[in-house]
Amino acid sequence: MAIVEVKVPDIGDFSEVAVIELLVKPGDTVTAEQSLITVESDKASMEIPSSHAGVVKELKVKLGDKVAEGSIVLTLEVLASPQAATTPPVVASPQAAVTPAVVASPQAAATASLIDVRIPDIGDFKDVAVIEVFVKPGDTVKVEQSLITVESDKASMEIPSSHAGVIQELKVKLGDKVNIGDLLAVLQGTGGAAPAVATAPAPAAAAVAPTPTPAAAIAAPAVAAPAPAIPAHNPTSAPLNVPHASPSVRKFARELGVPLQEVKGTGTKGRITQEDVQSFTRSVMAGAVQTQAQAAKAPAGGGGSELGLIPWPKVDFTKFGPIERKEMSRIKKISGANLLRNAIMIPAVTNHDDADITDLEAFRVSTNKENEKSGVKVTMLAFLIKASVAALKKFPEFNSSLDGDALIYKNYWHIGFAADTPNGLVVPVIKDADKKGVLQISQEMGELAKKARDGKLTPAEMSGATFTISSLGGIGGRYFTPIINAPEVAILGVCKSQIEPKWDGKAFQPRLMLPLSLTWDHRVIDGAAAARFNAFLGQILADFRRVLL
Ligand code: CAO
Repeated sequence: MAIVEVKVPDIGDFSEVAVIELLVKPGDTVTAEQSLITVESDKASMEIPSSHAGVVKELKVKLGDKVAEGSIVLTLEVLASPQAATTPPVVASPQAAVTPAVVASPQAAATASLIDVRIPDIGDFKDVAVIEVFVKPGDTVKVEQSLITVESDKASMEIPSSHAGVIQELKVKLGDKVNIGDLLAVLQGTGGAAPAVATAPAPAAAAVAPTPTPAAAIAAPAVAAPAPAIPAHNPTSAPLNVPHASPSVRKFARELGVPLQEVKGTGTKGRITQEDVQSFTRSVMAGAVQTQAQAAKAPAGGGGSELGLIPWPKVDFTKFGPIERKEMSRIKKISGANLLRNAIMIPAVTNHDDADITDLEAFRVSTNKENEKSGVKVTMLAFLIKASVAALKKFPEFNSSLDGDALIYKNYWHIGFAADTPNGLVVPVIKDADKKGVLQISQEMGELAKKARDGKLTPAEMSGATFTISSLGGIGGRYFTPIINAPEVAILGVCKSQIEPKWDGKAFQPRLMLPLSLTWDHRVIDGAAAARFNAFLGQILADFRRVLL
């Protein structure tokens, strides 16, 4: 395989042009004539096609660089033999100094202000089709304002007006074939800008140039861009990295920051018009459409449109009363995005149950009394961590993760616990909880919870969990439905225990009952397994000696 340098070809009378778009990146496979970059001068924008087919090795230009004929655009590992692909690149040579033919119309002699605007020298192109008409009779146009776009099989270019004035008559329509010298429009000249007499040379003509875009880019096979997981919206065609649009539309889109490849073209052959860009902008502003960039960093809540939902309600709350706006904390933003993904992507079910912890609570209280001097306080959560490990060992799919169509069973038991901090929710992890006693777990939990509140947890201390417990026991509540912390497949929610009357066969007895809520991923676990898991957990909590079995 040979490496070739792809250079900027003859681009006409432009000494230096700025690189305004990079259409490929290293590793991309390109075909001969596929557009690599877009360059722009003050008069034209054009795409620079590849001279060879191959795989892009290195880009030698970046956005904003100035290039000229002969500048190296990139290096390419050619696919065909180098000799087979030495043909010069196909580029429409812009006619920088085109002089649009300006001939006074017959009426001009009488009125001296009617001007014929004709198709200028557009190079070697014959019978090019009119694919866009930008103006209509009555419109006021400036010198150099684009009037129509024409397209051959090699290039598309906008034909500018040679004069300022008001359009009296348009002499072409969509689909017409035109050639150099054809009458394009009749203008009523405004002020001194219009040539006064039929035979006068056009003073502005020398400055007027069509803006060519090599059609090689348009005709080149499209290279599919990587599709986002959830498309922000649905452009008509497959995502192309070369949108079909004229230079002025591209410029317009760039000024507005509109990603052209996401705009649906309604013009001829799916071409993107200025109206398409405007309507896309309106849709984004109204929240009806999200750009892919917006979707990628959608905050918790998102816009809704990426899921085909109706847009998130936009309410001017000040209409109803005074308000205060506060940015969410970094933790809340990050956890929000994770929670949204997990809530949407996991078919989650929650089973609620109660465990009788009367004896365990008595044991916990006496343990704390005995260990008063050690400074380590044992809470129910430490027992729950130990009991969960026993349940996870008995029901290993609760300690697994999905990997495509396979399940990864983990032979380690790292238990995360949700900790409430002033900045939001974090989940520190007790590693190897199976190897630790309840006292050691309590001590570690206390240290990790303090670090969490102080914002000092390291990423390592928050990773690797195989199962998570979210305890609201110290606060209150009866049951809730915790959201699974992907890629885990289950989470245990715990609420505040309370004394309840329980029938022992002869009489009601006051028992301390702990509400449990187990949320599980229905792709991995089924309802019967979840009910068994909760029942087993309840048995252990009722008689902790079972942990030893
Ligand atoms: N039932 C009754 N009382 C309970 C209990 C339960 N299930 N769990 C804890 N308690 C008691 C404790 O014994 C302690 O009592 P004393 O003050 O009398 O000793 C009190 O409640 C406070 O406990 P704690 O919250 O300090 O300790 P913990 O080990 O239970 O929890 C921690 C530690 C860090 C998990 C907790 O402070 C916390 O942040 N919980 C919130 C977690 C959360 O927000 N989850 C929701 C996630 S979904 O949004």
